[in-house]
Amino acid sequence: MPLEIVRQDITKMAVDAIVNAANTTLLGGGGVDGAIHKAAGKELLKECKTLNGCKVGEAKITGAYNLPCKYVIHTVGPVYKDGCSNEKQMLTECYKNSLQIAKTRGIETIAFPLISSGAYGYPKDEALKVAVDSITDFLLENDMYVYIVVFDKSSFKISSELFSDIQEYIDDNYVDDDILNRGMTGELEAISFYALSEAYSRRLLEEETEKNISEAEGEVLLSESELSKMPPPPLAASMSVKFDLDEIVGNLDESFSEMLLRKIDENGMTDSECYKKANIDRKHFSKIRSNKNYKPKKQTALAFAIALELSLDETEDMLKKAGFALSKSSKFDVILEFFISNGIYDIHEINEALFAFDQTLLGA
Ligand code: AR6
Repeated sequence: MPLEIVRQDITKMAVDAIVNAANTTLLGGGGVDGAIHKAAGKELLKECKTLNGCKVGEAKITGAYNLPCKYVIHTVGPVYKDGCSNEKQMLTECYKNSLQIAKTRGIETIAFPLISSGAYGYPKDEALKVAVDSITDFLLENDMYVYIVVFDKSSFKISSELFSDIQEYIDDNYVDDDILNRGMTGELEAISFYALSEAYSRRLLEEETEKNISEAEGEVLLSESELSKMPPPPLAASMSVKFDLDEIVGNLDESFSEMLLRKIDENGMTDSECYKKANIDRKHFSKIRSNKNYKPKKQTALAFAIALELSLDETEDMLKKAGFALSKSSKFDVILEFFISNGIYDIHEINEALFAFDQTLLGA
């Protein structure tokens, strides 16, 4: 997944580079800056002293010393005043410049804290939006794995309006497993009965077929010799089964990847427009493209349904091709249903909401 939100202490991230929300002196401080310097050891401060500080919105790179990553990119976010003092542009610059340095150093994986959202007072939901937008812009043109690291649950907030809309939708639509188990007994019995009766009809059909085979062979054999009294050879029966299976397998419905490629064409999208919008990386997409029978994870299949802006019915259809369905007893599914039925197809917005509700994110 090219962009992922994770809950973690950034100093523990074993990526190529972590980003530090520093101040203009680059000589350390509190918050994430303090944690990074503490974990990296004194050598980091020594190197920082040689850098002559850093301006707001700019970024500088150092080694990582005792940290598990390879580099630290230090950037200085704006202090939030009133939202009308160029804060957004400066914060965007922090992400852009840090990613640019990462790119020139050949960095493939990078982790950002929510810059400016602590001591510098940027409202957390807006800081997250700036982070997601700037990183997404960069990922449209570049390949990199980017993590937004959120330290603790309380430091993460999606807009309270969206949160309560989703909560309401969950309350109205989510069916707890217990309720499902209690209420479904009758239905389950009906399903098992149906399954049994289906199996029974299939058995009858098989017996009928076997009979027809022996009768058909019998006709030939009867006219030839007394061998007619012998039972049909088992090989013949298994060959006929194989023949049926071949026919069935040969007539399988359109597969997941075939449907995906068809929908991309029908939507007039390019492959890269689609996989980027789905938050899926290029390598993963080419695996899907080259394997007609590729079996994706549910979150991958749904990510493509979102990228293609499929309706709820079409989404169900696409999921079915991968062997999945949307269920009222899965919060993840109900949240997805909320977004699709409201025509909201921004994968990062959906992922932020999934994150807020402690669910798996969409993508690879
Ligand atoms: N891992 C990930 N995120 C963290 C961690 C951590 N270990 N610790 C804090 N955060 P802040 P700023 C989150 O205050 O607002 C320093 O003194 C935290 O919850 O570290 O850009 C500098 O020297 C918050 O969401 O940075 C500057 O003077 C986010 O990191 C000033 O603070 C940023 O909070 C910079 O302020």
